[in-house]
Amino acid sequence: MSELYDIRLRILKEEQALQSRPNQKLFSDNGVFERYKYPVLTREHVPLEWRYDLNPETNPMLLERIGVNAVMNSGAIKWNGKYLLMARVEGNDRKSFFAVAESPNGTDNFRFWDYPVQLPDIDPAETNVYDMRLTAHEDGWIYGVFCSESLNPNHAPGDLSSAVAKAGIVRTKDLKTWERLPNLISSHQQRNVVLHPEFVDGKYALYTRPQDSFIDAGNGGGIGWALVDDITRAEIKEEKIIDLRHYHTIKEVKNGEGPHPIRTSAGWLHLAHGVRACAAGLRYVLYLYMTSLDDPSQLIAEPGGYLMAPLGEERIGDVSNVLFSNGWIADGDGTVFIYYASSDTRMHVATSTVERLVDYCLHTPSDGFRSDSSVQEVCRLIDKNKAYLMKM
Ligand code: M1P
Repeated sequence: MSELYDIRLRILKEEQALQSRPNQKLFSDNGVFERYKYPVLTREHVPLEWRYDLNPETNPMLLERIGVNAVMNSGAIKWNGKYLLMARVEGNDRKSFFAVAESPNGTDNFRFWDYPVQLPDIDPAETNVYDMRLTAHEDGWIYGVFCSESLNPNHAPGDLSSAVAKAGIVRTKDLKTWERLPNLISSHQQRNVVLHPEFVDGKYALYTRPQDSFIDAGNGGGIGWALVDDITRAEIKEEKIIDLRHYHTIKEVKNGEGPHPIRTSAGWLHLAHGVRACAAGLRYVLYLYMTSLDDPSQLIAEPGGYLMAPLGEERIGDVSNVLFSNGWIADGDGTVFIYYASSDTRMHVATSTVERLVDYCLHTPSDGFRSDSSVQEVCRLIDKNKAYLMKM
């Protein structure tokens, strides 16, 4: 074994050991959720066995053989008492794949399982897969719904960036072996499709995001809702928009459902992303909304503005100014672990409680769509506080 090999292996192992450090909850001025000091999952968490030929005879300089660019947009589920992330691992070759990482406490010590997920390959045209939402459905299966991307067969000559987005569907009982179901049939391109955890009117229910092209939501209008008779041959026959986009809001350009909503006594609690354009490019933020328990397609609370926006180092990465979430876990004690990616580069966690998030939804003023409405809201709050303080 060469000295170089030994030194490099020691340093690489030390770097990996750093990921076992305990995370630290940070003070939150809004009180709604707390961020944590360290990202929970990064490219540095990817096991050395996946990236290096560790045999000194065939790799005496211990050079990386398969590079990983980013670990991001992860689905989440609590499984056998462990907190699991279904991570999107993006290689240096720009292809994404899925891999499960597990933590004992949800905030640190995430470790990848031995192998990445090997999805059944049903379509040779499928080029890239990403952003899986996990849903433990009341039918007894755990479903994964993800974006299946391929080159647009009708692309203009020479245009190799024109793509088609569809919703791929898999299911499992053990998170190890996966059954691939046919892709969702839709008259639109679809990304950010999410399976609701319960039957609605005896049918499977999907949150959708109809889009006119691979990038543009276009006439898509917002987050959609569709009922599906048979998940093994899922087809959208009717789709209605339940969470609309609006001019001059955080979701003016696009929005998309995050993970499946959490059932609370006050209604279904939803996490979504909203996109707006600015001189620096697109800005992705996270927001909450709530729908009725009787009819999960019926909005009952729409707090204005964002819950979380890129902050500090989160603002910088492969696709800067982006927060994206497709995974959260609500624990039995009411704690909510919000897993979010920053700038398409690394994964973070924030914690809150069902009580705080519902309170936020029910007491944050909705967007009045005009500066005048915003100033009126601030004045109402000042008046309320003045009246309260006078009485003290
Ligand atoms: O780059 C930001 C995000 O862009 C897409 O999200 P949306 O379809 O809402 O624009 C996705 O490709 C997502 O993976 C990515 O994080």
